[in-house]
Amino acid sequence: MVNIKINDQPLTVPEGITILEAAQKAGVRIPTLCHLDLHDIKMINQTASCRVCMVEAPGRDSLVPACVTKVTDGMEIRTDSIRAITARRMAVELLLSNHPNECFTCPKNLECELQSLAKELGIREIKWNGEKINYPKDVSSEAIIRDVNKCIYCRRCETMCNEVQTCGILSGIGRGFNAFVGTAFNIPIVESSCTYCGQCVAVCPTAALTEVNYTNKVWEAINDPDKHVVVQTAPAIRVAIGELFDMEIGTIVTGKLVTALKRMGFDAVFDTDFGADLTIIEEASELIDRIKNNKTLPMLTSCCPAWIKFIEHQFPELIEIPSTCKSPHIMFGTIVKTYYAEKKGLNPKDIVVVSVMPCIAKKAEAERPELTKDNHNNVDLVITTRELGAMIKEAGIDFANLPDSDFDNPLGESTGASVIFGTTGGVIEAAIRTVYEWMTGEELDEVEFTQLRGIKGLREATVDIAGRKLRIGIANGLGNARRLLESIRDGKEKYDAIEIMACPGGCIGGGGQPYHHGNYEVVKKRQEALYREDRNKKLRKSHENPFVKKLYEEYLGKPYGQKAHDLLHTHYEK
Ligand code: HC1
Ligand code: SF4
Repeated sequence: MVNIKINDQPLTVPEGITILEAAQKAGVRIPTLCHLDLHDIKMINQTASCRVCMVEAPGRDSLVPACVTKVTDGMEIRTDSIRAITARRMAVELLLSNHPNECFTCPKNLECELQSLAKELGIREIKWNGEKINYPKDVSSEAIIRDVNKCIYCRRCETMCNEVQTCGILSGIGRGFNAFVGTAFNIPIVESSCTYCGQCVAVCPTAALTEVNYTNKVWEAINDPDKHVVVQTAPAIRVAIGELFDMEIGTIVTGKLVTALKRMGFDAVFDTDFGADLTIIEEASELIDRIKNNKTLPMLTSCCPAWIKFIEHQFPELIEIPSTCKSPHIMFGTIVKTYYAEKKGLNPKDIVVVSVMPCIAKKAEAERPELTKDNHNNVDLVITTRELGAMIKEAGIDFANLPDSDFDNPLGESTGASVIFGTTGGVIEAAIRTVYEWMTGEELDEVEFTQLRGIKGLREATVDIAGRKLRIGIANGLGNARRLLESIRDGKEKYDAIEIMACPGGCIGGGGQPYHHGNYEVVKKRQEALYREDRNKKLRKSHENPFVKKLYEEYLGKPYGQKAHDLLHTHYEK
């Protein structure tokens, strides 16, 4: 331990920590911009490039960046001296001097960390009119827009992409004034091996990286009298969207969400959770088939479009392990454009399916040619939680005070198993609830498989089913997925089933969720909320969903049968 003083306050703190960490312990805020410490997922961006955290450390006789300077015994630090405050202001003023001056129209308006800092530091004029770079925006993909003119070179995206997600898409380009973080040789992102996981977007402090915005297209569809517009909401939305309306983190707002969507004018408000229950019927059948008939194991649960791209680009030799099931929202879209269209007497071409997802990669997934049917998309438009929040605000809806409503039927009913899809470990737990009962013929006494739960990036567990011990591997975050897949590829580990979610925490930590601004506790609270919602449900196993059963009786026939294969399964290519 060492003894230091911060703004005259004596403190005893562990040796080796930084001034920034010591100040946090003392309850003294030192503003930062490039710095980001998400230690739960081992994402530490410590580039010290923005110089916003400058403090006076007289023992050192200079201004030092608090984020990388370690405390030493006897150090007397001032964060509130005019010298420190002026240095911090100047760092932000310099950043603003060559930053596009377009806050009014910027997609990050009021969510930009640079903008908030300018406010916090009381900056009232941009003193210098610096030269500005002027590169075209990269609008090559359906998922992510890169506007490098807004890059402040904090390198958070680079750390996230390369060290946490291990994708290696982003790195520093150019020197000095012209430097920015971009794809190799600044190629359009669509030509790179980007998975569209969106985690770079989640940590970008400005609007250098944002999702492609489809809100206008959704408004146009809603206002087109010739279109029947169906909306579905992913499991993870209901425990996160309340944050955009200043509700307590982890509040479950399912009923308010449905009311808001109905007031916005959607013709039918359905639940992706129905699609998740349907996915489990097919996926559980597939796993049992693979186990009983000695087919390829492990089976990787379907769901996450970013891992599909990750496997295609990085582990093509393992392309046989993913389940052939489409992801739940795509299955759902398929059922809307077939079964539901027939029931309602609608031409599928007149139906617009909108998915509200915590995920940016789903935007690109919906456009994959193998997931379209008869030349039309199964899902037409994907918007993120943030985009839906913006639309609700545009519509003038007082979200926090809305009454609750129920989803429409027949595609709005769901079980607790589908709710937990939104967290790491949830998809495989939902599958195991069904596999267990189908393989043993016995009813589960306890539906919660706690050995599959947690937030750690890489986990494994064993589940005993009729004397057969199923080995299960779970990874969240693509770096952990890489470790899991390498151990399988190299024959070091053998699993029967694995679950991979590209985003740390699973979909609750998706790139389209409300920004957590470096507070990972937010993701943990969303996870707890999903488990609460599961416990609140009357039905907790996917095969008990009465509307899913009816769908098979009326339309699909046998689970994992021919029609189900034609409509609900797909294939991936090396
Ligand atoms: Fe997910 Fe899924 S759970 S992928 O995490 O399988 O995005 O929430 O909608 O499709 O159901 C995301 C969440 C979501 C799908 C489901
Ligand atoms: Fe990397 Fe994911 Fe961002 Fe693509 S979306 S650049 S893979 S972090």
